[in-house]
Amino acid sequence: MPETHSPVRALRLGVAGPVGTGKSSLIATLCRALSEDLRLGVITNDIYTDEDARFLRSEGVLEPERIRAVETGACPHTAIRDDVTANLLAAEDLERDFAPLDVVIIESGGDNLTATFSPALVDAQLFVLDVAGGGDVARKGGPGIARADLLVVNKTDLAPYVGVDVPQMVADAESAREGRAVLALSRTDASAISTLRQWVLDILAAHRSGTHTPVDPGPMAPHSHSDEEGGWFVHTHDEDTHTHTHADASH
Ligand SMILES: Nc1nc2c(ncn2[C@@H]2O[C@H](COP(=O)(O)OP(=O)(O)OP(=O)(O)O)[C@@H](O)[C@H]2O)c(=O)[nH]1
Ligand SMILES: [Mg+2]
Repeated sequence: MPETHSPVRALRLGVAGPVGTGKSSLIATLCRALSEDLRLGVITNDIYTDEDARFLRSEGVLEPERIRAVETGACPHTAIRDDVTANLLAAEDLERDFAPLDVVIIESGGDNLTATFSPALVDAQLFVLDVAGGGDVARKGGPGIARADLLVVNKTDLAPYVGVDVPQMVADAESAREGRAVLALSRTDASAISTLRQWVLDILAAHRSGTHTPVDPGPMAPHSHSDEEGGWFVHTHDEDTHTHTHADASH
């Protein structure tokens, strides 16, 4: 049967990182930089709302129908790591409804420092820190910081106000990543935006030619959540099975 669209499915690109580091803004910036050249779709993950999807639609960067929200419930990293079904279905729906798409960008729910995407969901992933989180955070490591395909140090325009030395933070990040790519970015830095755009184009080309291998940055560290009764529980993610468990630790 003749191919009616690209033989390789869209590149699925994850954008993870702690709450408020600028993931949605970065996606809006990427859509502006790429939408003339590439056919794009976006999926957002929010715990209880579709606020990020509404923000991106209001920015007017893509047709509103190309931006879909997944509501993840209480544990946002689970939907990008342990049970990716809702996100996979959303990606497949977008890819079918707007075939052929070149790139589907998936924003994780804002979460703690260690949430990463499963390679079963995304082909490549960015991890976004910002200078407002402090210059030390890059040095502290964690799977996303150490092994995401690209680490973004965002909001560099704020560095003078929060006393962060951007070149030092980038150097610390580079040593935590053993040379993997680090990009200092702000939404007003045209040269950094153009580097980010080229990075996506390069990954897309590698994805299409079969030379890009999705990498699992590794599971998140055990962490605790508060529960509805005001207690808390320890939460771990199993490296081999990608299952997760909740152990009651309330007092
Ligand atoms: N100064 C500055 N502010 C930025 C930049 N990028 C984003 N912001 C601001 O940072 C705040 C958070 O940005 P978002 O893009 O919503 O961050 P997010 O990571 O998607 O947030 P969650 O989805 O809630 O985790 C907003 O007030 C943005 O306007 C930047 O490059 N410079
Ligand atoms: Mg967001």
